[in-house]
Amino acid sequence: MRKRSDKMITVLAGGTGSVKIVRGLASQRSDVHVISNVGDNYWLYGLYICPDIDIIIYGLSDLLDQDKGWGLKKDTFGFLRQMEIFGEETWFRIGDRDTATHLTRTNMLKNGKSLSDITKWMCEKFAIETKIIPVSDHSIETRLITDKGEMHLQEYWVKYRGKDTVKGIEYMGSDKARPNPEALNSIHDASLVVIAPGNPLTSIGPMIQLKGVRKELIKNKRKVVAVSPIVGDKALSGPAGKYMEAAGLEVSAYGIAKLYADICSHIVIDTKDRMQTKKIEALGMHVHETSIKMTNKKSEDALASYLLNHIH
Ligand code: FO1
Repeated sequence: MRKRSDKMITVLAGGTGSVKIVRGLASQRSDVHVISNVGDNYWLYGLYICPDIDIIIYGLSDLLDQDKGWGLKKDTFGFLRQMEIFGEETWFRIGDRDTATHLTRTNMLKNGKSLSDITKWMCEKFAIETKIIPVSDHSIETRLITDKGEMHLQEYWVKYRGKDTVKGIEYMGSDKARPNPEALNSIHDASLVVIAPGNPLTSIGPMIQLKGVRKELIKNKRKVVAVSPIVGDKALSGPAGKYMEAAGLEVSAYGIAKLYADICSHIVIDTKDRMQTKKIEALGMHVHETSIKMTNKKSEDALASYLLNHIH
């Protein structure tokens, strides 16, 4: 029989809020599987853009623009400038080299390849050992219902700069989308399943909304750990707090625990939130307190080691 430590580590991840823990785990283990959100994927100029998959690929190959949290470092924007001259909207800033990723992916899709196969091929091209598995090869689109109407997540957050009031969130297509069998196997076979500290509603939400994924997580709940993306009443990055409020959730580690209580049995919260531990334990979860802010490689590795050594 294989020892628990011989089995792989699986991470459910979005993009900007998740890449740091994925990088920390991958720097210590060669057998990390990342199940990636696809709800952020966006069609632009006929190109299929998969921000969460690309952020993880670029992050693991040390090519990610760390300041922005997306795109390739030192990329240029000549293509976008030309689109502007042609009178196109250019609010979504895809760089020149980044565009090669989107163009190649789109051509491969048009030639009948699945998003999973394309992602596998991309990982090989970027020499990444970590396996990245799109949660589904079918379309799931995260749409925000705002006081200005309903729109794609990228339009809400990037085009309109997240200004409008959010009334609700929808995962269009999630009722028909089939989970990727490889994603389900990666949950089943792992020794530890980590829910990354990504946005719970837009990065993790579209994945755990899929019936098959939720069912597999519930079955394997004893080995599933979530890392809180909230410290105090603020998100570590991005609009998670705003979306949680819109969904009627308390913006706190407790709010995160409540949201994930049926799919995981462990949660890692920041030591600053230790006064919430008892309340979270009452939900039936094991609470682990440590520093969850990842500001450099040392803190990414430290949190990854904590997960690998403390969650049993
Ligand atoms: N985020 C922005 O805030 N502005 C952009 O212009 C932008 C462009 C972009 C291009 C490619 C890509 O893969 C991601 C990009 N993002 C941009 C990030 C993206 O909107 C989100 O942060 C992710 O979807 C969340 O994980």
